Amino acid sequence: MRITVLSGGVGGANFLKGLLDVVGPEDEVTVIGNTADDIWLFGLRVCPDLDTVMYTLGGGIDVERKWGRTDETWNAKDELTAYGVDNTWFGLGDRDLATHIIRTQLLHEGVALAAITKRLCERWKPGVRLLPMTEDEVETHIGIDGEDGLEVIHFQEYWIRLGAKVPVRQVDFRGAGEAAAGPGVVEAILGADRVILPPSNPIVSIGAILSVPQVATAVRQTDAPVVGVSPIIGGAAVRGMADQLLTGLGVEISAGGVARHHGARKAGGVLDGWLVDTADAGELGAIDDAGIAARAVPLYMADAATTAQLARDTLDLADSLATRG
Ligand code: FO1
Repeated sequence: MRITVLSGGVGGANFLKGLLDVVGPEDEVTVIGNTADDIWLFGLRVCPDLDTVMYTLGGGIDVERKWGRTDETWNAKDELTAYGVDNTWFGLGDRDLATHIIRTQLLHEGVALAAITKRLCERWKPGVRLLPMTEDEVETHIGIDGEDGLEVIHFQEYWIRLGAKVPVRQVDFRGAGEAAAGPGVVEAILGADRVILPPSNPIVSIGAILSVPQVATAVRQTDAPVVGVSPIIGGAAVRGMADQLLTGLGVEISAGGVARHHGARKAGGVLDGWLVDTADAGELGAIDDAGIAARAVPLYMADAATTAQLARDTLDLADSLATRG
């Protein structure tokens, strides 16, 4: 079974751990990683969502922070602060820096990000094929209320320095319109037996990946069933910080609201199926009415067992929607 997963950071990476627990040796999992979180810092290219998937599945992630490396130290960051540079709000750990240094060096040598990611994964062995959504630079930029009108800042500044606490007036994926799908991405979607949208942020993770035109087209065209998992449980975003992003874009903060935001594939959207938490079972009818097959199962990924069960439930729903194989 070829399973392709469009993944952002923390939520997607945790889901993937459960998926790898339930798939068999004959299954292959390909992850289309979001690269619109990426940022140039001190001349280094940082790819947070690719690294979060790679570290989480490879055993290098810091489990408390849910990003960056475990057993991390911050000497370089402290030295940069001592020099009075301003963007030390972004936590670059000493171990994590090695990843960005190698990535940047290879980018300068003309190596494609997909090949660089493959090279980095040779160390971490995540157990999935991790493909950047594009080779082109796409960056999520957030419009907030500045002193004199709209101020546009990089997603990471909004997410980290502002703690996602200020209202969002607009989100744009700068460069997405001109971006081409990365190597292997369209084939991984069209050739999949199952396509999964895990509980990543629907706007800045899933939305960013779908902002690459060829990716969205491939998801709409694939013969595989496309099944998503609600990132909203009981009317609240699980990670909490997604709320401002959703309200800012007029997306109702509910399991059904996010499903309708993605839309039914039969109505020009991207979803065939959608999992909601048992707390949101009351929304099943409305989601079905929107043309999306919905089921209510426990969504909270509390531990390995519940996450594996969620992965099973996701594949079961996909199986029920498969027109072939
Ligand atoms: N998230 C934070 O909240 N604070 C940080 O200082 C921070 C640094 C960081 C460094 C490398 C990396 O790969 C991720 C990092 N993140 C940090 C997470 C990052 O903001 C991700 O983009 C989000 O988790 C959303 O995917």
